[in-house]
Amino acid sequence: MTQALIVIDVQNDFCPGGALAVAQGDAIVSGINALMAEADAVILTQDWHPAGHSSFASSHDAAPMSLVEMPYGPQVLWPDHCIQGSNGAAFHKGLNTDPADMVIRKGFNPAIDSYSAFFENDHTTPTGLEGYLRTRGITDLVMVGLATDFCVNYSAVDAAKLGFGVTVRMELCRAIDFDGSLAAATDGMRAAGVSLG
Ligand code: VGL
Ligand code: ZN
Repeated sequence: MTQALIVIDVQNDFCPGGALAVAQGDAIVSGINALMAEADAVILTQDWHPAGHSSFASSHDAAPMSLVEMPYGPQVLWPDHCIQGSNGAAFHKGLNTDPADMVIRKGFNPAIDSYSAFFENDHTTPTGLEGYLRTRGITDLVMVGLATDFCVNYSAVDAAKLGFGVTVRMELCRAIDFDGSLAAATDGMRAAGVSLG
């Protein structure tokens, strides 16, 4: 078994004071750093949107957290966040990025959001992470980060569907928990065969 640690979106905008702050998003940073030494590979994901991204409420004259129908299905409209090159898009300063073998950016396509580290929200456009992991012989994934109910959830479910063994370390994740999204996410992850550790 070869195991990778996948650290999802531990970025300033998802931490207290950020544009899309997740409660206690920064509380998981030191625990994540401590896990890095145990992994055969460490991969960081980085939400990385161009200004005016189609997932931003401001692009639709709509209220943040409202829903819109996109060609690929329903999409939550978010406050502007993780704009390419901004401080909000930078990793939390406490996160140890030195052990990272790879940083994968997502959400850069202006027309499609990308919660999952594997596929954009159309569920078909790949990010390339699957190929990276397979060519390195990685079979098992431990996932941590932000937010439990969106990017961690989508990444974990996609990884399980692709045949990886997946464990989400829930104590090293924090959720947005909007409109029942955390309960739905935990049900969905369990149904997909993800271990919630
Ligand atoms: C995320 C909403 C929008 C996440 C990213 O990292 O969970 N959530 N963009
Ligand atoms: Zn985003």
